[in-house]
Amino acid sequence: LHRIPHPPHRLPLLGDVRGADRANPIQDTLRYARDLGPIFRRRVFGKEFVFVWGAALAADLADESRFAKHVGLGVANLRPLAGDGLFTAYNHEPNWQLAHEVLAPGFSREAMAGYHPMMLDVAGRLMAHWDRAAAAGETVDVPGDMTKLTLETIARTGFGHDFGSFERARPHPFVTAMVGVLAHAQRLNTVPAPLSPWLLRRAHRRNAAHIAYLDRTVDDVVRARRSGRRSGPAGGDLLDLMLETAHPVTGERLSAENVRRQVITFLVAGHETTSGALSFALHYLSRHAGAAARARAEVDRVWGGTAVPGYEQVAKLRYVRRVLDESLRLWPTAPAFAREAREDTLLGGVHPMRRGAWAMVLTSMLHRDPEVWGPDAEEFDPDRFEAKAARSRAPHTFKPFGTGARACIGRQFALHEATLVLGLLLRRYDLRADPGYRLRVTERLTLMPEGLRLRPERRGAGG
Ligand code: MNH
Repeated sequence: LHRIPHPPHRLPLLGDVRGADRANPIQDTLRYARDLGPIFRRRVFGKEFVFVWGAALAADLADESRFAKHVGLGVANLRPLAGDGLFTAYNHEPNWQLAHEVLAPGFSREAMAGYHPMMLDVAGRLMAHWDRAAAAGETVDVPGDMTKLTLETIARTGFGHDFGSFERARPHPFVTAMVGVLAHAQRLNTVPAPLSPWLLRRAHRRNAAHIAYLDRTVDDVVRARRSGRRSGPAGGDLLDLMLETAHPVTGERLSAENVRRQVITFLVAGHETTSGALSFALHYLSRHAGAAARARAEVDRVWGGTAVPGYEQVAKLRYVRRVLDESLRLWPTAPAFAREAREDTLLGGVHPMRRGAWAMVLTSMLHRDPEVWGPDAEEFDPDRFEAKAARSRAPHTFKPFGTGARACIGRQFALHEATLVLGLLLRRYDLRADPGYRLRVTERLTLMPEGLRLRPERRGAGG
């Protein structure tokens, strides 16, 4: 450890917390990254954390034969909510493999094509809302509306449930409770663990109430399906898979308690990060007229006169997809993930790691490494993801969805949904930015642009 640099001015007991921005731990850590180099450590209340962002070291950590996902920090703090659900399960927990295999068909091409009409329907509700704002010359709350959209999309496609988000003026209580739990999980890292029951007593109580509310909501959804009162799409949805599928070889099924954990996992993991990704992309599109024009020209060309784009027509929006990738490069909405050594090993051939030792990969910094992305790494430029440029880059340098066996299961789902929605919005509106707005990013384990408002204007033709 001694050869890994750390910030100067270490305080006794407290560690490297002087001047720390506790509300924004990722951005706080990023402030040190450039000075300290591709691997560094911070000590927080006596515990030492290792951060990695250099391309070569990050690529080494992606070696699945020597490293695996580590359930630590923020992810571990979500265990009271999500238990051994897919995202928070320890590698050794049998329910991970079982649920992974049971749910994989829910993310096949056929399944995605089945979700497409429902995604369109939810996007239609968003546009009805934006049409009213456009007619009145008003601005819209971009992250708020993207959260409504992505929550309705995962709830309807996955679970046949309708939260009625667009019929509400304020966020659904599910969202309030979820954001509360995410923020709490993040905050737990900023106080010494043994003191947290006292320091955060009221916060713990509020968190327990949030979790109880989320559990109740999910139990209602599951009960409605079991009693046949609500049904999913014809081809079946995630909930059908969870309730009805037996493992192809062992015949084993998910327990009722595990189904509850999985439903919560998907409702949370399935919308918060996609909402952020869409919001950042809309921010950049509103600020980069050239990129917006190219994206819109592509939509007009590829979708042409078709009023309603079909499933196959979404992946054809190659430039829109690059806009999305570039937004996820600059602001990967899941900004870090942790990797642990399977056996004693040398990280990058230099840093000894014992079995079980772990490090955080700072995706948000890896994605801005000038050695990978060039001297203009801080600039928004979707052409970086043009096929030829992308092929010439080192492997494992773009990791918004994590890596290996525990990488994001919802990647295609998120990309389809976000590309579809960006296409629909570009086709229908010009997006006017407030020239005074400066991008600020809030953190609640995930990243989200704060206070982003845009004024949609209906375009003359089409849409
Ligand atoms: Mn998603 C895992 C990012 C959308 C469901 N997701 C991960 C990981 C990252 C990630 C990073 C790995 C975390 C880790 O290594 O600890 N996910 C994203 C991003 C988006 C996203 C940036 C959108 C953009 N995720 C989605 C959607 C769903 C989903 C949509 C569901 C429909 N993600 C998951 C689940 C896991 C996961 C479930 C855990 C997978 C596993 O461990 O087996």
